[in-house]
Order: sequence, then structure tokens, then C-alpha cells
Amino acid sequence: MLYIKSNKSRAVIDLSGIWQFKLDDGTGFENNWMARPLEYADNLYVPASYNDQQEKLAYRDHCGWAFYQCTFTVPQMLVNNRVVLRFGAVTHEARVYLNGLLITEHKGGFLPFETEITNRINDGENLLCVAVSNRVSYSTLPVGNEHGTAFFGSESKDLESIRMLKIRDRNSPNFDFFNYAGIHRPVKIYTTPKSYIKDIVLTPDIEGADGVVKYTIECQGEGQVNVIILDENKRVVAESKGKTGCLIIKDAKLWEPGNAYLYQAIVTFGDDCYEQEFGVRTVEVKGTQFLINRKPFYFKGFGKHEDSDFYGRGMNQALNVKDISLMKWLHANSFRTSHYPYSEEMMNLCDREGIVVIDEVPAVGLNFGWNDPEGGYAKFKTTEHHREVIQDLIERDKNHPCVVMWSIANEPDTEKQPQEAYNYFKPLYDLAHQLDSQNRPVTLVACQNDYLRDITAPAMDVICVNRYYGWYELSGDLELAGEAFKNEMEYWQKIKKPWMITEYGADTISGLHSVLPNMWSEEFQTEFYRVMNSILDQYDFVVGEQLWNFADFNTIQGMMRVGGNKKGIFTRDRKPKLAAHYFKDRWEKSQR
Ligand code: BDP
Repeated sequence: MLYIKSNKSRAVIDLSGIWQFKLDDGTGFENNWMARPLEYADNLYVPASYNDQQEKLAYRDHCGWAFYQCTFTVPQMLVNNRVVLRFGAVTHEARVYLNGLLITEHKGGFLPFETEITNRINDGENLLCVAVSNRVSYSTLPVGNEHGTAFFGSESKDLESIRMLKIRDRNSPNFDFFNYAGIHRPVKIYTTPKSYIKDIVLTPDIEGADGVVKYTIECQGEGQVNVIILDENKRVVAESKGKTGCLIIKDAKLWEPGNAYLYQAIVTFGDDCYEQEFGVRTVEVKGTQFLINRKPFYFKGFGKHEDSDFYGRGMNQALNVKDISLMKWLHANSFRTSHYPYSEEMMNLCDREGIVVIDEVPAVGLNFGWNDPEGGYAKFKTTEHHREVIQDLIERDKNHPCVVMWSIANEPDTEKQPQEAYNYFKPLYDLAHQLDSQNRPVTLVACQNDYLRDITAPAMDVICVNRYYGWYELSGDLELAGEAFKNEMEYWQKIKKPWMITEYGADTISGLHSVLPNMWSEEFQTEFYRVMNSILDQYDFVVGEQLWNFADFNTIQGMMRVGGNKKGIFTRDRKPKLAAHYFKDRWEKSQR
């Protein structure tokens, strides 16, 4: 799916701004709220989560549908074009109504969707209504507890009335980040000519000093395809005709981590044209190495979240710019889009800034129910949707040079019923390979208690593991934690595959200090990393360290979370903790 751009053949209308918003009271659909202006609605900003925009418990704790509305008018000069309505992401499920009629529905909160509205728009003002559900269940990704109810009380008959009182519909996410919801990414209307370019697939390779770019252009309607490649000085460096072909860029400048170089493929088809940026770079796994442009690459970076004050999980471009700037300050080179695809705008920025990305689908929470007879993957009704999100992610991000690996899940249970887990994930691993014309490595981020039983993580191209020795296990005892970690590394060494740590960390209250490394203090977090890193440094098969987390982030309330998850090396408002200075020094001096 192409990103939205305005150019000489395409126009864009951005619907970002203040929309009308109202939580469903259970009668919204029945009373046709979609068809007329919402009564007693609030003014909320789009794109952003609705949860933190006003001081309302109901906004924080809502479970179910909510309604958004805005109006728009398409300028007369555009109406002879094909007109498309596109959503960057609506979390987690959307039903879209135009002038009272359902025009599209979408499941999944982190990927774009669009629908043509050419013949549906009125001459004058149009009423757009988006119903949004934040429910997570056994069939959504991320996964939530099916009933979304809380049970609290005793099974005893005497207490029946108390028990009943405590049961209510509520969100019960099976993941450690706040279940932010709403219209999270831009809503835009764009036009194309009636015959138009539908998709562009670029597959770069390197031969000697040259870049070799295979291409496929998908078009709708009649026309001739032309492709020219421009370098960063807007000089034509290659040209071709036809829907498929191969372009040679002589003495190509490579897209390198930390040193991005972007070419533009200018595709024309009849009256339509589209400029697709891309980089010339290769990615492969060889032996125990991860190679970018045939050179060993070592990941230094983070697991992150899209999470900030007021916006919640809504796109925040100033913060994206800030985060990349902080990464560069730290001499980091990469992050994983834990635990869902990030905005297209962030991916574009990473392309330009040379930040390397592990691109993850929203498959988090596939880790309970193993011991009940109906449990395991039979309990999750996610297989089809899991295929869809892998397909849609690759369709969206295939041309990004910053993406070097796909992650098909975070911390699924891969050990209690190892064969069942393998049977679930192996076809998804194969699917990702099959769909990606660049054939990037595919991984799954594991967190086994008993790694000896796991046959899924070792079947991936890179073994990615999350570890919390010293925090959740062997809490506070860094000496023993180091020994346990070392012991485990001896096991992984024998598997002879590239291996990286994709999460390790300790909750840390900014400003809490202690001379000795006591848990929750800034000194402990720093010491924790020193101990773990000293072990990582002993092994050549380790291809990266991505700590958890870049910054503190919001979670559900719970006794393990003090105002959210505090494992950031930055606070939520991006103030460094001691560990940030430690990593800056480590990565600056790193020879890997
Ligand atoms: C890991 C999860 C991550 C959590 C982290 C933690 O992948 O989402 O936030 O643990 O507990 O298990 O901090």
C-alpha cells in the first residue's frame, strides 16, 4: 500500500484537527448516531488517543465502542478524480460511515486502511463518522482476556451478591502497555487520476559497485509505465519502461546504518505519478552474523513504545524527531517496533536518518491458557488475523530501507507445548519470507522460562530473546543473575545462529539514588546493564543488544507499576537517567 503524497497528479486533504467525540452508551448503533451530528459530544483532537485528553474516568476506563465525527467538503476542482479516504491507524477496530452509510470496516489497530469514496461524496458538506472499539480478546492482536470482565470475590454462595457487584465489563489486556484507543494516526482524503498506480515493489541488490533494482508496478486502468531513478541531487541515474523490470544504478551510493542515502523512483502511468523513496542496501544472515551490505551489523538500541503525554499512542511527530535525535546522542543505531507497527511517518524518518528497524506485528499476549484442555493455540482464534497483519505490514513497509527484519510475535508461549507453538508459528515465518520480495530475515521474540524445550525460537533466522535476570528472577542479586545469564549463553552458543537480546532492563524511579545498587535506583539500573553487557561482550554470536525500554511508558494500573512501566533509560518526558549516560559512553566506544 502506497503512503499518501500530494504531487502534480495527486491532492491530499488532511482531516487532522478537532473532531466531535462521544462514548457509546450501548445505544449508539441502534439510535443511528452515525447519521446525524452527535449530541452532547466533546471536542477531541485527531490523531491521538481519546483516553488522556480530558479528565474523565470514563475516557480512561472505557470498554467498547466510541464515536468520532467530523465534516469535510471536497473542492469542486478535485471531483473528476478518484477520491480515496485513508486511515493511518484506528485502534483496535473501526466502522466508518459516510453520510450515514457504512463504507468500510477494519480490524486491527496499527495498520492503514482505505476505501474509495468517489461516488459517495456529496457536493457540499459530508458527515464522516468513525465508530471505534478498544476491545481486546482471544481473537484480536494484541490479545486480551475474552470476557473483558473482572471477577473479584469469593465463589461462596453467601457472597453471591458481592461477587455480582464486582463483575463488570472492562478492558483486560494481556500485555504491559496501556490499552490506548482512538484514531491514532492521520485521516486523509487523497485523489488520483481514474487510471492510477496502485503499488510499487522495489527489490534492491548490490553487484560490484552497482545497485541493481528489480521493480514491479501494479496499476489500475490503461496506460504506459515509465520509471526513472533520481539520486539525491535530482540527477537521473537510471530509466526503464514497463510494469516490471530491472534498473542498474552505476556506482550506487548505499543506504548504510547511520549514513542514509535515498534514491527516488519516479513512476508515471498515464496521468498518474508517484515518487517512491528507497535505498540500495542488502540484508542477510550468514553463519552467526547479521549482515547489512555484506558487513557484520551489531544492533545497539531499544524496545520502544508509541506513548506520550496527552497524545497517548497517537502519532507525535515532534516526539519521533526527538527520539531519533536522542538515539543519535547515545550512538544507538536501531530499535524494534515493540509491540506493534509504528506510524508510517516514523518509518519514513528512520529511512532518512539511517536508523535500523526490526518491524514487529501486534502479536503480543499469545502466552496463556496452555494448561487447560482447550488452551494453547486452540484457545486463540488469531491464526487468520495473524496472517493478515503480517501481510498488511509487509505490504506497507516493504520498500523501507530502514526495515531489516520482521518480528512475527513478542513473547508467545513457545515452551509448554513446543510442537503446537511451532505448528502455529512456522507457517507464519514461511509466509513472511514468501511475501517479502527482499526476503529479509524473520524472527520471533521469545521469553522462555525453559529455553531447552523451545523449538520455535531456534527455527527463526535470528534468535531474539528477552531476559530479566536480576529483575523478575533473582531480583536484586546481580551476581547470581550474571551467573544464570552466562549459563544460558553457553546453551545458545551451541545453536550456532545469530542471537540478540531484544529486552533486558530494570524499573527505575528517576531521582532515586543509592550508594549500593538497590532495586529501583538509578545506580541499580546502571549496574544491572554493566553486569549483563559484560556477558554479552564475551560472545561472538551475539549480534545485538536492545534494552528495555527507551523511555518510561504508561501501562494498566497494577501493583508492579508505579505510574506506568519505569524501565526507560529516559523518563516519559525524555530526561536521561544515569543508565542513559552509561550507554552513551559504552556505545560511543563500542567496536562492534
Ligand atoms: C516483557 C514484555 C514487555 C514488558 C516487559 C516488562 O515484552 O512488554 O513491558 O516485559 O515487564 O515481558 O517490563
